[in-house]
Amino acid sequence: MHAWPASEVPALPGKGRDLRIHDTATGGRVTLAPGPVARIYVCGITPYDATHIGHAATYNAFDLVQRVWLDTKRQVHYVQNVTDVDDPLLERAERDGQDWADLAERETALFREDMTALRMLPPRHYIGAVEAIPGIVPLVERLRDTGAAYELDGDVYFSVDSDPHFGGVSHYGTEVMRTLSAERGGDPDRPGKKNPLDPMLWMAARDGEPSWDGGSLGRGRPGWHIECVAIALEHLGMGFDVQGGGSDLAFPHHEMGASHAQALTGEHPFARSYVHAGMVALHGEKMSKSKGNLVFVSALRRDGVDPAAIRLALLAHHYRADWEWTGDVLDEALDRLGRWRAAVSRPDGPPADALVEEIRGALADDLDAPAALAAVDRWAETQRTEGGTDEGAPGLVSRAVDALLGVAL
Ligand code: 5CA
Ligand code: ZN
Repeated sequence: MHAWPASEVPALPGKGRDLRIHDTATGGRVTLAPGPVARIYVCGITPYDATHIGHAATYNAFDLVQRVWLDTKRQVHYVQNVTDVDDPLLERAERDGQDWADLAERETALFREDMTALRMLPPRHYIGAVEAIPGIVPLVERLRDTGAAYELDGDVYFSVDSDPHFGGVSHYGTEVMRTLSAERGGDPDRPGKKNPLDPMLWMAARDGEPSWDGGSLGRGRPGWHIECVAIALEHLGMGFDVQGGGSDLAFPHHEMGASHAQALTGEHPFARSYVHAGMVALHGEKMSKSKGNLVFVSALRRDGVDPAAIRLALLAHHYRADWEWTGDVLDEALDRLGRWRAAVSRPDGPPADALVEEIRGALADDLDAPAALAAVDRWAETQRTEGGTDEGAPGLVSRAVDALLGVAL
């Protein structure tokens, strides 16, 4: 599918720093060392109830990763999927009496608009689950033929015990895995499975549900994890730099994806780092489609909220923190946007070279966006109270805030 238009990323003087970031698999900070072309896969939406602030916060984190890499003069090869067929999407379409494909198309279009408005860099490959099916089928066949997958009443399951590294992404114990599997799309209680945690790779066609030709697998549709594996392997290959998503994807989704890919290729790791963003809450509970406690980016935009303020509201929270969306968060962001715009609209100001280095340093340190905002706040305050004579400074600050934080002043 097509992605969305890219906003231009201004080049800055000097060079950015290498990113140190928290890697879930090793449980600590690692310095990412991509080649000249950095490779990143960020799990995309399941297209209904999009784009809520939780989604936007997660995509903001991975947009920052790319902006840091671009600032180090690397190219970025970014891939994202759209889970445009899966149980929750079909259930929502059924509940609302809509065609599932129309729902997916409409919500994906809305997501593209929101991402464009928020100045999120687009993926080079934006791939739907449905269009990935021809690539998924041979992978499932191969897993079955090598004994890493098995059939159960026509469905095909992946055997987690076939991957010696299974558990190496999330490090959860078996009981936690079992609970999370039941909560997040798995079926640990289904009788006949070799291991209760085994996830489905291919679901045989069910009455009244869409299905596709699966070659020797028979008609059906793909499981969730193999979707991202097929897309990532095709467009990035093994050992890409970062797989990203919200913290609720560490298990089972990223754990299972890693195991699928490792069993398929005999290589380890699937991704060199697994990076997870915290969860955004509303009214004390995680913003989620199932609870319906959602604030939509498009609704805020319709109310006339400047997307740059939405972006600043996201940036005011560290990406790994769980945080709560409130009216105050938005008010503070609007206030900050006003102060920054006033500061850069003057013809001159205090020198800003050190500020650029501060923003770079903050982001390189596990994407500390709040520290970057505080640094810009200080420059804007000096501008307000003392001013300055550097004629290049306001322009440099605008370009740095745009290039590194995705905020257009
Ligand atoms: N299609 C799959 C990934 S392959 C999926 O999880 N889709 S999603 O629409 O449910 O979520 C899209 C992304 O938003 C995921 O990375 C998820 O972790 C993240 N996300 C969902 N809810 C929140 C939230 N409340 N706060 C932060 N991130 C969230
Ligand atoms: Zn995914």
